[in-house]
Amino acid sequence: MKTTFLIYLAALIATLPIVTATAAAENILSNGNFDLPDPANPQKPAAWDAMDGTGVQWTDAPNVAGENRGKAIRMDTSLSETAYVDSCTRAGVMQWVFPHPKSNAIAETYGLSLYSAPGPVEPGKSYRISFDFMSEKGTAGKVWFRGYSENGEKLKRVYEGVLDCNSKGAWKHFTGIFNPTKNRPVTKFRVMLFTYYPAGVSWFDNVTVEPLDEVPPTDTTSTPTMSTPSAVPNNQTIKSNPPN
Ligand SMILES: [Ca+2]
Repeated sequence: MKTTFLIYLAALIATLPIVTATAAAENILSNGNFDLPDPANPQKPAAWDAMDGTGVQWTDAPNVAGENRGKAIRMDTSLSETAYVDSCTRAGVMQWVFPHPKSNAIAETYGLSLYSAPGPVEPGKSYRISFDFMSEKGTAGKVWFRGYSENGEKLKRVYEGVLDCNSKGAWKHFTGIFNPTKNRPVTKFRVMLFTYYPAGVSWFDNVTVEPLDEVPPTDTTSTPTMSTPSAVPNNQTIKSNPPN
């Protein structure tokens, strides 16, 4: 009886599904820690857009709690619209130059942004976005995961998910999962870092994008439509979008 039970038990175990450990997800976002310079333009980080250098800066991360983070992205939304447009014009970063800038802080209108270079999106995969954010005085930020379809060499934005972030005086880690190909023909992504209100200095570091085989039933924190973000204070409109 005992032997029969053991044989039965062994047979039962043999039929159980083999549970394999999920391989560690691979980060597909280049230079999300901002530590590598662009070989073609050492004034900016590799695999990220050029920046004006005053409102949006690539510089040494602040030394908080004794850690060494290397370089990070610093954004100062206390800069006036006019100062920011002047700075972008001097740096030749023309996609952020807008008409009729005013003297008020850019925190109150456009905010400040920085795009990653495009990366690949595969059908049916989910994407986990992670990043570190620190605001010195409580300035809020957002990180967009934007999806594009390709028409020749042109990218058309057809999807976006967004993560809100905030902190005051300390680095905080944020994570979200998005399903860009669920309803749309997305083949490329770009990450957009953004800070706005209230006016002040914020930092981004350690941005990663990891494809996941397991697709959660829905996006965890995304707005898969093209609607305006709802968290803009005082009915202000975020006018942060360049052509793509
Ligand atoms: Ca870094």
